[in-house]
Amino acid sequence: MNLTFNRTLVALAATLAIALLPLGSGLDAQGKGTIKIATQSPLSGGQAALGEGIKLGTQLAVEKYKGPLEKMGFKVDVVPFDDQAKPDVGVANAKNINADKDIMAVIGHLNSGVAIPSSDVYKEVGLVMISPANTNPTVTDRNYPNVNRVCGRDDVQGVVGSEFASGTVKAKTVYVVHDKTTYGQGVAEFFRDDAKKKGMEVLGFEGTEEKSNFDPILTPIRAKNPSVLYFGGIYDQGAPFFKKASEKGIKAKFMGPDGMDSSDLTKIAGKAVVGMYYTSAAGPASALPKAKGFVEDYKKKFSKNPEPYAAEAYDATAIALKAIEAAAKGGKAPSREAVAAEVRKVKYNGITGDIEFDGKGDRKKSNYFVLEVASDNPEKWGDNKIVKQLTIAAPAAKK
Ligand code: ABU
Repeated sequence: MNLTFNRTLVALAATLAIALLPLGSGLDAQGKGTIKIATQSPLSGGQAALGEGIKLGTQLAVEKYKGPLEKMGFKVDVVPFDDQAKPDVGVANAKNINADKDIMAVIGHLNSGVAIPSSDVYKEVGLVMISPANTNPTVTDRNYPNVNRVCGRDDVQGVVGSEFASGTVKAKTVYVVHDKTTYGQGVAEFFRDDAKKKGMEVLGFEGTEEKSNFDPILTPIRAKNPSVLYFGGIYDQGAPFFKKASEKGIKAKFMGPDGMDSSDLTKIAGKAVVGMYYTSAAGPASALPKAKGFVEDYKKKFSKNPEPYAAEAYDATAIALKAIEAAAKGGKAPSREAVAAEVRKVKYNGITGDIEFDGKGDRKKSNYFVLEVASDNPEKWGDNKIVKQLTIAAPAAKK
């Protein structure tokens, strides 16, 4: 046989070997195959600032912690999905995620109303989801073996808010508006119910999907003159709401939950929100002593400050990678069910603190904060003042 014929044979054999690899196995000719971590969060639209932070926090963690899996022979990739903060888009993406058998974990979502139906889809194939940001109780109260979160819950966050309104603001009356979503309405109800228990008078409770013309809501609120005006929702709606409330001369102390926790709140509302209070079921990087390196790396790589939940996404991803490593022990290809089971066993000391999951997938102990907006400069969002910091155990499962 001459040299040209030999080369042709070798090339043909290599092509055949690749073609014969099982479809969807993720195997390639270089090693054991590819392990993918998917993110789902809004990457477009009004909530993209937080959604982008979740994606970038995940990317940074994969770069930092993929080494052990690479040593085992796996390539590790991140595949970001844009759920647009819409449940139907999240579900459609979830079906595509399920179909890509290389995806071994999902880090997401931002919105509980998207996470809940999307995780129904992941559950069909045992694919683990670790949420950095979803605080609605239903996310974990369904007791799915594949669903976990590294942040706190709204049944605690709402109470932290009302305690602050009562104990520190000394509010006698509150008016509560929400965005009609699973998250916004849910946290508003927890705030309202506890406010009543604490003896504050609830002057109004209403939902709106309006994003700019708040006059019909704000005119009666001004007449009622509440001590606290609470908005349960996300900053893309909360910021114009509070801006208009301030312009209308409403004197109430503004308050909201962690959906307000984005530098875009001040980008949109400016001075109107300086001095307002918001609760968080995660934590500002400035309050996390172990997050210093993360903040530096993030700024260096992405030329901006990490948004809230980027640190939680970073820890969630580190846990996912540890679980995948454990499921791949001995160099075998991990199964999705094995990864989900391993996530529940991980004990991890992350940049947001110690993380361990209970039987429902809640973080056993979570951080809760009350913060005060310090400046109208979005660049200084990280300087917001922590006025209260608590560590609270996840509520026990309801029998
Ligand atoms: N917890 C803030 C993000 C909104 C949500 O949970 O739906």
